[in-house]
Amino acid sequence: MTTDTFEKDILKGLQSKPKRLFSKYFYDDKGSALFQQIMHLPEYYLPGCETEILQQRAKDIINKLPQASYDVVELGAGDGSKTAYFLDAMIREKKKVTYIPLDISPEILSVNEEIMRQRLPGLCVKPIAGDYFETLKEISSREVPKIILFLGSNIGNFEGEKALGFIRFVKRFMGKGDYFMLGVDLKKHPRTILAAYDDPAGITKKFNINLLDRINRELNGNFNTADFDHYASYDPISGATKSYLISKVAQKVQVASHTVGFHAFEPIHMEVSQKYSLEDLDQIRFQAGFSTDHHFTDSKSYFSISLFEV
Ligand code: AVI
Repeated sequence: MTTDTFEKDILKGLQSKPKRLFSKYFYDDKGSALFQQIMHLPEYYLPGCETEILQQRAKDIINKLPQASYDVVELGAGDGSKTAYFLDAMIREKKKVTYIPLDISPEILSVNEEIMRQRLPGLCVKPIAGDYFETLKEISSREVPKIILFLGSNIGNFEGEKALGFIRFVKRFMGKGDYFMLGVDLKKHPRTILAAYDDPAGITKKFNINLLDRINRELNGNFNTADFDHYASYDPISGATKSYLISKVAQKVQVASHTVGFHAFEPIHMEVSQKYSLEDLDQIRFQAGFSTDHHFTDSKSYFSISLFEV
């Protein structure tokens, strides 16, 4: 991503009605560190539930996989520490596995390789750094059947139809007998969801505000972050969780030599974290053209790892 794209997206978003910024820009060094803190918050139940499934239900998942060898390709792999539980179970069940983590960051891929080396010595790891729109091309030509992993509820950050568009895009790189394994946060009591995105320690607020700080640093902005409050909402019908920053006062802000005016209490829409029901997932699986689905949930049924077969 160039500074030009960042600047264009930010200005376009701040000049839109309603104002909009994109959560993909949350993850500079400070934002990534804040996200790590969110992952450890007691209210942010997602990683704990997904880990429980990968630890407790791995064998049930593997029982659905008929072949003896698989390439396990992980999109946006990060450090792979949760995935290691699944890979470990694959090895125990005598599957021959090559793990191919894809991530934009070469640094995190080195951490990933080191974690795998320590926890699963002997596992064949072939990291590929880059945008997965590019890197997926590289893996599609390999002969071995594939399981493509997209964990961490990352699909939730695609808005509306874009989630289905992304799944259809990934499917273009898959062949008969390949599987898509999707980690999805499920619809549940609205208060449980809201608490996960509005923690009392205020880390999620800092995570959102950090994008204003980033704009100040990188685009010569002058946001006074104390003038903005964080507000999260959840719609139990659509399953959309939305985060906003609210301008507490009427004000003018400079960004990259442009002036952006705010009314008092005007929102900037920052992020969507979509929640799904199992029925919603069946529908998506069908619309994306996969033949079967299986859902593996945690003991509270908060989260699903869903397996779609091509
Ligand atoms: C990365 N993504 C799945 C997180 C989510 O739950 O939407 C990002 C996040 N935003 C606020 N808290 C966590």
